Amino acid sequence: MNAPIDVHPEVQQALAKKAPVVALETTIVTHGMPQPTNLDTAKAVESIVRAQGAIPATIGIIQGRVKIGLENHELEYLADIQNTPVFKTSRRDLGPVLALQRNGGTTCSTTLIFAAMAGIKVFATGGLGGVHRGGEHTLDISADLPELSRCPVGLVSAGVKSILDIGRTLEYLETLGVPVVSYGADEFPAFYSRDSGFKSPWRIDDPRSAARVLHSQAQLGLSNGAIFAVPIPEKYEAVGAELQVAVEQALQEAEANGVNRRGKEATPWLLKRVGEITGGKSLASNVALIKNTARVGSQIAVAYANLVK
Ligand code: PSU
Ligand code: MN
Repeated sequence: MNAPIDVHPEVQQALAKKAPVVALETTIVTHGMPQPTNLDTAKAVESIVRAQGAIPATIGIIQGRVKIGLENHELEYLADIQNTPVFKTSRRDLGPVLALQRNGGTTCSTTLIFAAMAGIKVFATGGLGGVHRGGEHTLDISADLPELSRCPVGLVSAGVKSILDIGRTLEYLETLGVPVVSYGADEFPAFYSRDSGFKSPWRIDDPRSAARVLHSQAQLGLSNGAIFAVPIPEKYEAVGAELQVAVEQALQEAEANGVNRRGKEATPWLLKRVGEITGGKSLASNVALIKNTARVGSQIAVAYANLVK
């Protein structure tokens, strides 16, 4: 179709050999973290994937072309958020961003789309979008959720953040037919903390079993993916409670300030505000949990490659 998509040669070679590849998103770089932590973390995560024996495919949009596997200089360009105009790009934005030759950070939704197109089975990130608090009135439900019912990709995250309505997010995923699996835990994690007050419907403790879930779904030809929720490392648990207080404060401010906090700006605004309130503590946790999900995600990708070899 001559679509404006460039698959990095290294990623292409790995996919051709059925070697493990891990997809990574760029909205976390362009709208989720401040400079220079955004770029440092993106690079560190790529190294972690390599250290586990998989190939990283960081996905982003540069001047209207989708890059599956960014070059270093392209990642640096997108991460330079002071100077590079870049759109937070979910499914609804893809046509316009490509047509108008803009730059885009891919959210979980669009990263899932391109991972699925390329045949990448695992995508590791920090936080997934979900049903926002009050979503039953505002209908603010992340486009990430429906995408998980369309893309046969395992999304590895630290759960969903408590800026969201975690109970309704889990209900909605059940409706969409997306399995939610806690990794090494019974509880569904809440990003900054290991517990959300909700149990996951499934628990798995090893990469091979996680890979087998994806493989079973593939054998059935199911269109949906799966969520593997990896709790933040235990040493960040204590600070999690403190961050939770900041999350509640940020949510109240958003409520009081109203209009600007709706739509696509809501999540970046809340993330930034929690960072300000906690003096960067939330950022340290965010970096730690994404390194952890990248490690586990890579192990799942390696296990999957061994299954299909
Ligand atoms: N949660 C985070 N960091 C992020 C995001 C979510 O802790 O960077 C990003 C992800 O790219 C996710 C997107 O796909 O926000 C969801 O945005 P929305 O809630 O507008 O759907
Ligand atoms: Mn939204």
